[in-house]
Amino acid sequence: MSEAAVLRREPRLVTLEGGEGAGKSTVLAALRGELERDGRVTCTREPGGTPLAEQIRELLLDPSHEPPCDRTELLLMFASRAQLVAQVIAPALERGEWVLSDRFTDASHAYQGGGRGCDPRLIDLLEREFVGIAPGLTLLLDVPVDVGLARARGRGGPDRIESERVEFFERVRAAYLARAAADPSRFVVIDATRPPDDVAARAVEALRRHRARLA
Ligand code: Z5A
Repeated sequence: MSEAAVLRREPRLVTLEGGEGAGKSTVLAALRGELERDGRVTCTREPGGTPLAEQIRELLLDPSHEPPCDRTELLLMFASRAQLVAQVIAPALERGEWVLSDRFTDASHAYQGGGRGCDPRLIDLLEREFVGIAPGLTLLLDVPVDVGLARARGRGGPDRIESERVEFFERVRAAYLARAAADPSRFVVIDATRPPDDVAARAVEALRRHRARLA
């Protein structure tokens, strides 16, 4: 373990974040379409994204398993992420591709840090040691908790984390917004109460601005 490990920002790594029912699926499709017009894009999700990481996802979310304690949940999120970075994200970036991820480390800061109350210094340490990279652009779809939960409820049985109380999701939302406010050069917050096409258009616009800055 090295105290000096730092995060490397990867301009071509774009992440999408938000609370329950924020509407990530529609936006992901629009962002993917935009990136694919110019070349290959690797799309992935967290937790999951490799065969092993998908098994970790199942352990984490299936309510029929023994519920992990908070630190186990945190470590499993990072185990999944370490595998995904090593097997999928880092190789794709090395090939010069864009990478689009449905959630990334900010979700651990929001859910395990904000939601569960895990020590933020521990999450920072895990991020530096086991992830090592940060996105160049993070789109945060922000929606009031009651609106998001009402949308998510329309989808059938909740997974283990979706079964949490409203207060948990309020803390998650507050943690996401605090991270966005602290890092405005990376985050773009999008009002996800607007109609799906409007939300997707704003996300694509933010991606275009990001790409224009890199050109
Ligand atoms: N988690 C964690 O705790 N720590 C971590 O480090 C990571 C994750 C990486 C799985 O994530 C869980 O893991 C998640 C966080 C936790 N926790 N929970 N609960 P996930 O991303 O796979 O699952 P999710 O957050 O439950 O995704 P989701 O609820 O499916 O969100 P979504 O993709 O944003 O929603 P959607 O499927 O696109 O839309 C939901 C519904 O709303 C659907 O019926 C849409 O038609 C509707 N919708 C979407 N947009 C709109 C608008 N604009 N208006 C009206 N209706 C809309």
